[in-house]
Amino acid sequence: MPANLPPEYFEAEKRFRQASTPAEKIFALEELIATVPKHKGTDRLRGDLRRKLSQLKREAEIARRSKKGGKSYLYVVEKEGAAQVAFVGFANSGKSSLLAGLTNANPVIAEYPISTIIPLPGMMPFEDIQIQLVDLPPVGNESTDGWVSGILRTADAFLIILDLTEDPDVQADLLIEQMRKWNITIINNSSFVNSELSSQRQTFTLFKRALFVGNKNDLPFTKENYIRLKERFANLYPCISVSALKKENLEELKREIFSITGIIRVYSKPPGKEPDFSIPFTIPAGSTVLDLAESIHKDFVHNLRYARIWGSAKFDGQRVEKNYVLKDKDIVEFHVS
Ligand SMILES: Nc1nc2c(ncn2[C@@H]2O[C@H](COP(=O)(O)OP(=O)(O)OP(=O)(O)O)[C@@H](O)[C@H]2O)c(=O)[nH]1
Ligand SMILES: [Mg+2]
Repeated sequence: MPANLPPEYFEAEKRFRQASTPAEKIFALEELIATVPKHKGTDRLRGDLRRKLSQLKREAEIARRSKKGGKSYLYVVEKEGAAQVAFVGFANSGKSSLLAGLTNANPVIAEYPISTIIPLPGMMPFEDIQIQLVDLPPVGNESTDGWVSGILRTADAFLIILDLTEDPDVQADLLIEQMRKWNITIINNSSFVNSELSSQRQTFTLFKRALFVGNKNDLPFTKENYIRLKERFANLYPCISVSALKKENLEELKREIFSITGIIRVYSKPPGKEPDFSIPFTIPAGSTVLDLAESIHKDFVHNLRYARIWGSAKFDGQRVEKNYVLKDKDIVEFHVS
């Protein structure tokens, strides 16, 4: 057991031991992991806890599959693509319609509420990458909230989908409040600073980026409602107005979705050769040359001397040090000893 674990760790551990159902256990273990400070001394502990978490998830998934046709209490959506973005919204806001507009998935779309009862993923192509979108039942539905909140905890970011025909600002308040009850805080513009986030990570709260999507802008009076939404929230969160039905503004929406995933794409290039544009590396924004090297291969890090950058550097092929912060679409040429 590493020294210097915060008191929250022991409280969370107690809750984990007391959890009885698989869903509660997964929920409690995710909270527990969030309390472990990130440094070398806790590497092993974090690894052990993560292994336990994936084991629990596997068991839950097997239990769900074996309950043929029975009421399932937990769903897990395996991540695919560069990032996973989950849909959050009340009934009939148009979540499934947006999934249908942005991906090849075929969700149930209906006028009656709670038409979506299980999670449905779809892949959204964006330029040279794919982002996974996950359509979910509406928030505030007792029989699904348990596992829906579980999926939200592991998603990389949210689309908060608001019906522009009915007080979108009130929906946004209620959804933020519900997230808070689930110990999920939507990151606002002012908390984007990394140092601030990492100190907050030591609490139970999970921090997620989100895009506020006002949907149904093809209908009357929605302009005024969108303006009200923006007045309240635009300085805190990115907002966009779309129509899933008329496919209005969906290209811009894709770009905004990419930007809230918080990932950048970089391409590698062997010295003296052409860059490999076939598959970009996707890494968190703010990553350095060293972070990229580490994500490619651990051993690589020791041999790395410097890199040359095309794109964000002052001039093409500029030599940069290992702590150089990469930007989206940079081309990186590693030089090793
Ligand atoms: N006019 C208009 N209607 C829309 C739009 N998007 C969705 N709708 C309609 O709104 C209703 C609900 O759409 P869904 O996509 O099923 O909504 P949902 O959020 O998935 O609903 P639940 O799964 O019940 O939570 C359907 O009748 C859609 O045709 C839009 O952009 N414009
Ligand atoms: Mg739906």
